[in-house]
Amino acid sequence: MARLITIGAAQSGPIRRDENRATIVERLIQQMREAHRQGCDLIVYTEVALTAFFSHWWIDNEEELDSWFEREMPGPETQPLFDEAARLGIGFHLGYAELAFEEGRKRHFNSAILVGKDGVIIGKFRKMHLPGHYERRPNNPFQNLEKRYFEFGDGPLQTWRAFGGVVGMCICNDRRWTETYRLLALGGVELTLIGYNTPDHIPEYPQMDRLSNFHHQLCMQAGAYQNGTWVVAVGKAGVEEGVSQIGLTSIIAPSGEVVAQSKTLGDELVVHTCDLDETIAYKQLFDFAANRRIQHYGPIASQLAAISPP
Ligand code: CDV
Repeated sequence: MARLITIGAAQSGPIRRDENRATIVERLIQQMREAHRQGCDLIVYTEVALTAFFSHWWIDNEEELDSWFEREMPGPETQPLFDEAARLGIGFHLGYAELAFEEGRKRHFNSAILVGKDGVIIGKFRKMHLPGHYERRPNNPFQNLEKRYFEFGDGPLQTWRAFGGVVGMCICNDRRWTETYRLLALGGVELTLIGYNTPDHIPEYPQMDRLSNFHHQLCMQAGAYQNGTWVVAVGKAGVEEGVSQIGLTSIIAPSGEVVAQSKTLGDELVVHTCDLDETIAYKQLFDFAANRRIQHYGPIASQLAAISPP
């Protein structure tokens, strides 16, 4: 018996700095309708999907900075997306900048939610690995101020039973870290959802520019194979406010093979039917409980021992 889920990976082309939320939500709804026409159960949007990726420029005015964040989810501007999902009976994953009032203070996170076919939020994840810098770098062609504008996500890297399987989320730079996939896999993940905004140039390490597509694929294909999970990774592509970002929105099988991929740097829906049962052979092959040598992994062994696969 196969456990099939048809997924639409909704790559986003550039978003202008002056584009308003209503226009962008309408754009996302158009992609959602197309995904529904193509039989998708779930549409996956990118990281910070509701605005341009504002950490690429300097903002020193608090009110202006806060205007890039969502204070509620759904809020008045995003409610139509939830309504359309419920009307069509399609789930979605959405990355957004989250402003929360917690612990008696204002907090900012780079977050993603998973929403069921009934339009109700199933789970939320806050990005853990924030790239970039705190200070302005005037000599760089663009900024990467995620460390300044967001707090580190407080975790955990968790999974949810949804869409007939076990689903986990991580966000952009999280995909480059081995721990991300392994912790999700220890939670039984079968489908890992990722949104990203990845420039094709790192000002501090230009020697890596030619490898940006390769590194993007390398970490996700390895993560999929080593942990027996489908990976769906969705980018914001093309030149946005002067910053050129990679495309390569990808659906990766638990074998590590890329089974579907975007061909453009604009809005593009990449559709694939994933059999969650394809994860089983890879989970059995590695069989974490039988084969991980955590007692020999050194000082962290006791903490690792406390985490056991389901
Ligand atoms: N949004 C990101 O996290 N981007 C990083 C870039 C800046 C290296 C990434 O890992 O793709």
